[in-house]
Amino acid sequence: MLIRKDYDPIPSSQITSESHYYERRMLMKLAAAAAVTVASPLSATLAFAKNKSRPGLELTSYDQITTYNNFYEFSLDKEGPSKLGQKFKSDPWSISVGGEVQKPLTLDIETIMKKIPMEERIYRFRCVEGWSMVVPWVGFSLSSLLKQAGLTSKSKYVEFETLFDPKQFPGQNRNFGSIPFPYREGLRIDEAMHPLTILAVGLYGKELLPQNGAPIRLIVPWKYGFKSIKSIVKITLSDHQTRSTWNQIAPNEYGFYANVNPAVDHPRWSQARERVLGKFFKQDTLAFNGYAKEVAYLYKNMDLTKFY
Ligand SMILES: Nc1nc2c(c(=O)[nH]1)N[C@H]1C(S)=C(S)[C@@H](COP(=O)(O)O)O[C@H]1N2
Ligand SMILES: [Mo]
Repeated sequence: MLIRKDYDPIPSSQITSESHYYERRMLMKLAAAAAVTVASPLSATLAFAKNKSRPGLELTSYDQITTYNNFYEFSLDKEGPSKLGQKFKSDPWSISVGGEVQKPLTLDIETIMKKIPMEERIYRFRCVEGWSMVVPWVGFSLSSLLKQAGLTSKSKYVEFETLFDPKQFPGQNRNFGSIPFPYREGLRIDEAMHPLTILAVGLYGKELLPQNGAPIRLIVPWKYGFKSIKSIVKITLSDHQTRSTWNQIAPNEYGFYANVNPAVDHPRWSQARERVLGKFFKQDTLAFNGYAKEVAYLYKNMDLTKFY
């Protein structure tokens, strides 16, 4: 990737490697974001949400987050993605926003990193399989990107699509049972515009590694992990409910909403408790993964046993 002098924070003589450079750049962006945090009511809400969720949240180690993964395009087991992802090429990369929008756009990841201020968000993350972790993501609100494309009265749902490239994703080559690639996920527009919903480009102040969805992935902290689709190339706004890969595969097991809900069990296991990576004892799973105050209103009049 091109090292740009114009926004290089350190003398080039001190740049030892590309990854070092990116770490510095990411930290610079975070510092800049911190200065902006109190500027708008929206960011104030976010800062509040973040600070509130901070006490008691013990970060999962970088090592755990980057070696215990679900990424079926690489492998069906947890250790596979970190090994098979090492040569994954996420540069150049562009992401398109189209469908029911005022102004369809295609942005390359460089432009996004340069133009959009990045923030750190420490979120709980709960997989539908019953394990969880706490991750310091680096990213920005999905809403800021969608606003650039401009919503219309027909922008009611958002569909996300992962890169389809069987040369890079061995799992897309073989016939992995009945998983229809590319992986797709969807949100209702109010969920997509919610300030807690982010596109992440990093974690622990570093660029995302391939196994975590480089270079850009969705994070919806109150939903089961499968909604948080990785390595996104395409975002399509629609006037009707969009596709969701796991919902298509097994609709009775994985709902379109997939809000974390300890009161609604998966047909094959309980969702009441969770195993926190790196911890010995299980803990109770929280409604909306602990974000009920922020998001429960989105589902006020819905039967959550029906819309699971
Ligand atoms: N494209 C794609 N996105 C995906 C998946 C996948 O297999 N393919 N797995 C999902 C599941 S089930 C989980 S729990 C999270 C895991 O994210 P992590 O490996 O960064 O912890 O990614 C989600 N996003
Ligand atoms: Mo998951």
